[in-house]
Amino acid sequence: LTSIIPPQVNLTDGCFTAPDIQRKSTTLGSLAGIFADPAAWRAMPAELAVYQVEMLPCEQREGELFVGTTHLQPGRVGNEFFMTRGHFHQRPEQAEFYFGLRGQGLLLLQHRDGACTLEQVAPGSVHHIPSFTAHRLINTGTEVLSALAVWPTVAGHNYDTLQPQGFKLRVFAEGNGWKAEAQYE
Ligand code: M6P
Ligand code: ZN
Repeated sequence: LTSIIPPQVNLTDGCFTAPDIQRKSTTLGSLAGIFADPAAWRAMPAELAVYQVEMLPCEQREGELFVGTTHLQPGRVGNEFFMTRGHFHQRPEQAEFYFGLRGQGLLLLQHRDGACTLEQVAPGSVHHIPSFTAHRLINTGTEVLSALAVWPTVAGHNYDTLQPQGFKLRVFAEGNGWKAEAQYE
């Protein structure tokens, strides 16, 4: 009997070593309408990479799981911290886990009833994203925020449900920390 070398993930930064790893970069220019201050967004370089996702390929059938890491750069648009687009799942009942590995930030959860919660993301933090809950990572720190994610391959992404108003809560820099502001009722 022989043994195989599985893919490796560095748990201090979330970087994978695997021959077939898939990577996707999200630029500031592709995040139109996401940040609160459109003038500040327009004044910044469109080609700037805000976050990168790396994930292992997997067959997208019922019961299977994806694993991947989101690396979110530190930065702001105006006073608002860099963040991921955020999404509900296409199959909204499908849940997900996030694990903080590097950096400091927040996981914004928007529940089915519209209520929002913020969870502190830091190395070692474990985040259960329940069914019917939109989720977004926010980098409130000065280094890259990396979080490992595990989610059902059938979950899919639904970015439309949050439009046109977006998440109810935004997080802005205040002094050396942050403040959250409700955007609408
Ligand atoms: C995590 C997972 C992915 C997601 C990615 C980026 O890695 O939740 O499914 O695509 O974050 O988030 P978004 O799709 O909101 O840009
Ligand atoms: Zn998700």
